[in-house]
Amino acid sequence: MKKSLIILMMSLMLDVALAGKVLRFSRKIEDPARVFSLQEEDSNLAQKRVRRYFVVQFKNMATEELKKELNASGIEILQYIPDDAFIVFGELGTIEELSAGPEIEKVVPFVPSWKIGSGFGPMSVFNRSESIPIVLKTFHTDELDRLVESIPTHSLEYASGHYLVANVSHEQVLQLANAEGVHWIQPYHTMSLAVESFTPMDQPVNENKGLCEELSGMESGTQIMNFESAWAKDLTGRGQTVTVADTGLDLGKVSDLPLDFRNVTKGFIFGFMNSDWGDRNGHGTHVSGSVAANGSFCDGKLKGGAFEANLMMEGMFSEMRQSLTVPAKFSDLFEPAFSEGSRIHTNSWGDNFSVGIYDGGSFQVDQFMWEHPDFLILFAAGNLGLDVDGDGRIDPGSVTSPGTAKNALTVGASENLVLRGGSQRKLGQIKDKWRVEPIASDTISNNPDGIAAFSSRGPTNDGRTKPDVVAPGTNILSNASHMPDAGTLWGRFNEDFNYSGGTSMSTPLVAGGAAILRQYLIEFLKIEPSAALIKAILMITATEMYPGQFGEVGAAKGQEILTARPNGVEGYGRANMASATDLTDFKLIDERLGVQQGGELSYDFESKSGSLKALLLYTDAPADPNVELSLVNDLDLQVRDPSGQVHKLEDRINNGELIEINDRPAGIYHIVVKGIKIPQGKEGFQPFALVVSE
Ligand SMILES: [Ca+2]
Ligand SMILES: [Ca+2]
Ligand SMILES: [Ca+2]
Repeated sequence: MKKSLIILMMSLMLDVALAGKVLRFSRKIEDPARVFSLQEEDSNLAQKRVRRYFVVQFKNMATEELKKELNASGIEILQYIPDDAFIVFGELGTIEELSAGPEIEKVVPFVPSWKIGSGFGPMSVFNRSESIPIVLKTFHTDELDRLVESIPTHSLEYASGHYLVANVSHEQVLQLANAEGVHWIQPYHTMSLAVESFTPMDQPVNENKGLCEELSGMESGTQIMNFESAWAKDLTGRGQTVTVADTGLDLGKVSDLPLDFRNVTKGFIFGFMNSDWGDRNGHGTHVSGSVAANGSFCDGKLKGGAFEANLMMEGMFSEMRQSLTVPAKFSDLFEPAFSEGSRIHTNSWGDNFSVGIYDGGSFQVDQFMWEHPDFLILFAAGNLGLDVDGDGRIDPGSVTSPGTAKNALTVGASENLVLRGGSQRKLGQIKDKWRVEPIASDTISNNPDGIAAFSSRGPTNDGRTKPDVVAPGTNILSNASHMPDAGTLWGRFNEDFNYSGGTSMSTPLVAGGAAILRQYLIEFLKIEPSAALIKAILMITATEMYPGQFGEVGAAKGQEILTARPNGVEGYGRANMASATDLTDFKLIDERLGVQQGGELSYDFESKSGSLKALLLYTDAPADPNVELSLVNDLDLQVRDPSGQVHKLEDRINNGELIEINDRPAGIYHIVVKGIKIPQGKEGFQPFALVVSE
């Protein structure tokens, strides 16, 4: 600890004690000065010229002018921290001068403990030398380069840009957190496929020789989402490119793919030590079929939602490791897809050890979408739905990262209607934590108004609504990989198709829906849409599923969905492609510049019926993974109805606000979007999408 810094700290601690304002880091530091006083001392005045990291908290949210002044004095503003604070990088001397300013609440060093993710358990004498894999991000690339030099080669797994993965001891985690420039560190986990694994015990029907004529037409899941209505308008995904990051696709060579996948344009190899993107697991082929298989195999009876879209596969299954090897730096996945013109990226996997929390993975997804606002990234919500407390209702709080990201379109699973094939067992026979009625005697694909028991429920730990939408994800029949020994998931139908289930299966159906919607907006409505607009339309046009498959029997008796949408079970409801591609009476605002802090934009909408639905949705700036609230920029929606009554939510948690109004007078509704706080805007502005209908 430098002496000058200690003096600064001591004078500041007085302020901390008196101030009512808090820094909302997840890890509370009772006394930052005490943490720092444990370190070496140095009274060298030259230290004032050394640049260091601090957290600067303002009395009120900093204005753009004030932020520009700080920039001009050499202080780099890096990351918003609630409330009204930023991690900054600047010379100690300049920071000292700044701290005396009237706008400043307090200035404290960026404490190492604030960089350490909640996924690390407590350190003890028993585990301090135990080796664990970690992923770490620095603020600047030169800081990563220096860290790489300090880590033994055999411990280092990956290093690129701002990210590294290494195997270190618990003690070394603390040392790394002490290194200048480290933004966050968290445990590095192997990602899991979001497929339910309970069914291989079920007996397949037809001895794996199923015939297409035997099918009801519901098996692909597209019918429940009303894809036929969009297809009838010649909306097939044509001209759109969807990228699937998964276990690979069929034989893994564009020229060798079956007719069903002749729209595949390219594959990328991400499987550790793999030499192709062939699918030895079966999952990636099934998922790809739901996005865009063209139906060649079964006379069009089984095809993807966007069966004329182009498809690219990013194969991430490592044969050597027998697991997914997702790049630690997610932009390695997103950037190649973006460069090839793909604007929809779908992911049926997640971190089963990072549940409900906004972690580094969520941060990376949000950051890429913030920097590429037309690039829609979908994530499966996860399959961790259990009734642990035994009240006959699946418990809340089980959405996996990166599905916890604010900007991702996070997809949960509803039930398909398939009464034969795949898994038909009673749920109580499958899992211990599904043994209380009405779940126990239910089956997984008998009621399309039901939510799949396994589908991960929201909200996130910081109270945000997730998933965003649901789609059929049980007993979905889709393409099989023709690789020798490829897995058969929930059972084989015939050599070309397997049954499967999971939020893994729901997500690609919505990705196909996004491709069709994108085509509709571009070709019919002449809008080049942002990802936020596509997501908002899919959400507001979704079918409300309240109260779910068990009816309105009351919370005490195990009702499935307790409140109208949006909620943590169905999100905004089941994606509906008929209503998503019928927007002629809607008002669609894709506001690319956006609002400023303290500013507002307003719109008028005429409602003949005296009812109105308005959804404000925006791609928010990435949040620090170690804070309590992950909302950064806060916009509010207000509607004044013709009688003068004002409807508002003043939501301080979500980056989406839905206002639904019924039984009010017909006439002009005045809609206002307000910039409440915009700490991390684009030149001070927050872009947004606004979708309004009767
Ligand atoms: Ca429960
Ligand atoms: Ca059911
Ligand atoms: Ca708000």
